[in-house]
Amino acid sequence: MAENSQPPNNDNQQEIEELISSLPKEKWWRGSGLTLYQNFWVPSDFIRGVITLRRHFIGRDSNILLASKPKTGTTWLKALAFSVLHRAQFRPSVANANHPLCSSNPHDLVPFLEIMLNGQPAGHVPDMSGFTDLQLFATHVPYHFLPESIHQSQSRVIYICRNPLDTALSSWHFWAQANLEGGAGDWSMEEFFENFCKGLDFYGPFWDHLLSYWKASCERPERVLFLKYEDLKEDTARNLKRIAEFMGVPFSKEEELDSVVDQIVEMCSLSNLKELDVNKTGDIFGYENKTFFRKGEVGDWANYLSPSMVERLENIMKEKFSPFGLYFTLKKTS
Ligand code: PAP
Repeated sequence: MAENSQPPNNDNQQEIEELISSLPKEKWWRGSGLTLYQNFWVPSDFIRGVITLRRHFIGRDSNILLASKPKTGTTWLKALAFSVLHRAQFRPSVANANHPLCSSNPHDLVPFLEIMLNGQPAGHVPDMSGFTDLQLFATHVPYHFLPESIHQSQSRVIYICRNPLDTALSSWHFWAQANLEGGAGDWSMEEFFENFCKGLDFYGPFWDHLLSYWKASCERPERVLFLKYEDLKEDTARNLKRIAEFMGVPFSKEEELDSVVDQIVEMCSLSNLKELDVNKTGDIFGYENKTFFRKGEVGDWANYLSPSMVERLENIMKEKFSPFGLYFTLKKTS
């Protein structure tokens, strides 16, 4: 951007509310809902924040945006990127009890833009005064929902994705558990899976979400980094170096010799984060912190999905992803 571009005018509040009430809606967990906006199922609770983000957020050249479809590695990526960016200020080490990751859930350290904006009047030019010190943000919206100011700026986007089978499984665990705890009853895998395949899911359809960032990363690799959860699991250190380089803060030779990369990998590992008191207690966005840290395995789908479910998702992947050269190697947990 466009650091000096003029902020647009406010939208007409009534027009926004009429737009929202005219959009198709579906029930979701605990009686909450999804709203179909521009072909994506946006959580109804955040629709105003999403519209404000799309129309009015002013991106800066220094912004680094962590983007994802839910349950694909968001929490992990937030922990890694925060540790990389602030490593001079906060020494990364499991022994450093003063590191912010010891006292805050990664979601508290890297806020979701659409949730931050949600509290502001829909369609209004947001009050960005609370955002000025923040360089790292996150979002669950698809690529083309990002505002023009971000597309035109020098800001960087890191997208993390995950194979659809593990994503469906992880999502079901999360939502089914939330449903049970909220007293809304059992949510069967079959019912969840059917919705997932129809695209009826938080920020679904899954494949359109992935493809929006995949295509952007092919067109603008210097601005959009596309990561796979599976690759990050396989070689976290190598991918962490890619992340740091892309963020414009590569590790120096001295840092590598000093094991800074390995320390960040260890500090942000699921086993470490999961055992921190801050992540065992408390909640965020109405979910218990601990629900963001489960097994973190590649291939856990094999323990839950039936052969016909696997075949159905494989067919969707072939149809949707193959034409664009996007592939996932499906492994099973051993
Ligand atoms: P969100 O979109 O609601 O923030 P997100 O963090 O994207 O969720 O996904 C949660 C998944 O990431 C969980 O996977 P699972 O259900 O298959 O176990 C969770 O366990 C996993 N996860 C969270 N933190 C880490 C981490 N540090 N390393 C690896 N995986 C992690």
